[in-house]
Amino acid sequence: MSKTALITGITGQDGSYLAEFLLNKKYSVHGIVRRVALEDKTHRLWRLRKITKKIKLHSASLESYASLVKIIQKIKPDEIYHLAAQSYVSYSFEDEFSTINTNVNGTHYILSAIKEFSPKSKLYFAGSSEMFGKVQEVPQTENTVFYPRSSYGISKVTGFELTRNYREAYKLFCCTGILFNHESPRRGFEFVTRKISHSAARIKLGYQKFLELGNIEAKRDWGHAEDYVKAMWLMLQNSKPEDFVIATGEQHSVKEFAKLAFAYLGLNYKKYIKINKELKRPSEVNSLLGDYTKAKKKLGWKPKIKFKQLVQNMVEEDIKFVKKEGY
Ligand code: NDP
Ligand code: GDR
Repeated sequence: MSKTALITGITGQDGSYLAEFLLNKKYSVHGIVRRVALEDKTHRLWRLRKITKKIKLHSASLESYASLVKIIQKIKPDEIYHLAAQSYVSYSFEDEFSTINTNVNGTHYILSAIKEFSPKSKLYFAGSSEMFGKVQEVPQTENTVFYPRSSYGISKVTGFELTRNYREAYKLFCCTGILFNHESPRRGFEFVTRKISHSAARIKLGYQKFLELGNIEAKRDWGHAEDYVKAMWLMLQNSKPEDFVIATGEQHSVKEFAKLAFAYLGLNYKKYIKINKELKRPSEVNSLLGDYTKAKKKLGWKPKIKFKQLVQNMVEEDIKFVKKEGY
């Protein structure tokens, strides 16, 4: 019999790739969305366009325990992927309270609902390299001490601890993937890689003159989302629940990303980028670099798509996007 999966955050970048991945594996795929998404499918479900008919969407709110219980109790999924979150670090400085409320309570509600109503469901919780923040060692592994630098990072550390505690106290199969930045042509426009690939395409096609960025010296370990959703699935196929770092082990600066993206279109990034101090964060995460040795050894996972291919893929798709959509 085919397995059933429930994805929170299915409308996001990772949710959409994961849903496709699981459909290919013959899962019956359910997703939790906000009610407004079902009213405005064209815009809010754009990443799911190709698969809307193959998945089952349920409206619920991460802020409401009762709404989540209802779905989990009814479906009793074999696997739950909890991806929904206020995921934009910059915004978490503007609204710390809603970031903490959504991310911490949402995770807590899901864990509690599993414990009470579907204890056989396996849970994947979307942790983040932002938990390492001001890094205490290089590269970062599953044993590196956390030092979050934003309420977003704090919310993910709390989610991680809640997940660990439910695993230990109630013997649930729940684990955290500590994923480093992963991008794709489906990345939200506010994140720096998409902002760069989209702006470079707009500049090339004459829709925009300059691109404003904040800290272009920041370094990240960037992978491709398609590679990373496979790691989420592998964690739930593991013989026991364990936490894993998922990364490429390679680091590049925002400046390098911009240089490559513009160069791909025959442009010199220096001519187009302006630094806007207001885009800098009150407390920045300057440098992240992950060590995925444990995932390679125990899950047989390794990234396939290299940095250069990632940048090229995003720029090519944004050229098509701007030509088609006109913005
Ligand atoms: P996105 O921002 O693309 O997607 C976030 C998803 O969460 C969307 O489906 C969004 O729904 C949903 N969501 C946000 N707030 C709420 C809410 N209050 N109630 C219900 N749903 C909500 O994120 P990604 O796909 O990039 O990331 C997935 C997860 O992985 C997130 O938890 C993120 O923090 C984490 N992560 C991401 C990394 C990355 O590099 N991409 C790295 C490490 C961790 P809607 O469409 O309605 O807004
Ligand atoms: P991040 O991603 O904060 O790492 O979180 P983001 O792309 O927002 O920033 C990466 C780095 O780029 C610098 N930067 C800018 N960032 C944005 N967004 N806009 C700019 O104009 C700009 N200029 C420079 C930032 O300061 C930062 O150093 C992402 C999210 O997906 C999280 O949900 C996830 O947990 C982490 O990755 C791992």
